[in-house]
Amino acid sequence: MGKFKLLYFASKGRGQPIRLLLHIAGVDFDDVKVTRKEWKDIKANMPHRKLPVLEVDGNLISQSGAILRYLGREFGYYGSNNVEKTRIDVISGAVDDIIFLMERLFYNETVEAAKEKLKKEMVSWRLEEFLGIMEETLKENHNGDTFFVGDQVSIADIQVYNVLDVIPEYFSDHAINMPPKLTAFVQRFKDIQNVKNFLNKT
Ligand SMILES: N[C@@H](CCC(=O)N[C@@H](CS)C(=O)NCC(=O)O)C(=O)O
Repeated sequence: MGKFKLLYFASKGRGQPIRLLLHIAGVDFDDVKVTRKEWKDIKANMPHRKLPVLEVDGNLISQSGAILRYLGREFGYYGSNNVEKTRIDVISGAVDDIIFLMERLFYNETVEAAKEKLKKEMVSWRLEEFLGIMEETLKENHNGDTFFVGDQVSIADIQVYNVLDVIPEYFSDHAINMPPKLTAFVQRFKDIQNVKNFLNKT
């Protein structure tokens, strides 16, 4: 297998969990940060006209979830049995739901005028609900004192960490009540040596 090339923007959006996974796994890869200007020129050549895209041996793979699961299977971050894999998929689904809402809120001009009201509603309802569900889910595994699934880090942890990392940036003018186990989880995740190295570089 040749060297991986990840094409994504210089942001913490859908491509960021893939960057994190490759760093955690200690895989050498080309982290290509596409500028908006470059994007105009290459968009038409991308399979789904969107990023992230992972290039492997000349093949272009689209869809962040598919890329994450592919790399998770390849490097051992996608659970060790069917039950664990399914639990990871369930958590991924919950993260996707909240990202979908955040994208609708932040990148849709038609809601521009109503943004503040929508933001408030989202913080007090959807976001609180999501954080509560993630806290419960974390507690189901080793009382919430390790990671989300089984005995080791998985793509579920990476996805949850990344969305928890961007939530305070998106909602900087709103108070967010981060539950205690999730707060400790974020710190535990940041303390993983390869994550620490990555965060120190960015
Ligand atoms: N379902 C896709 C969504 C990808 C997506 O929406 N990518 C955005 C950036 S996060 C993008 O490429 N935007 C530029 C465009 O659509 O031209 C995935 O998960 O990879």
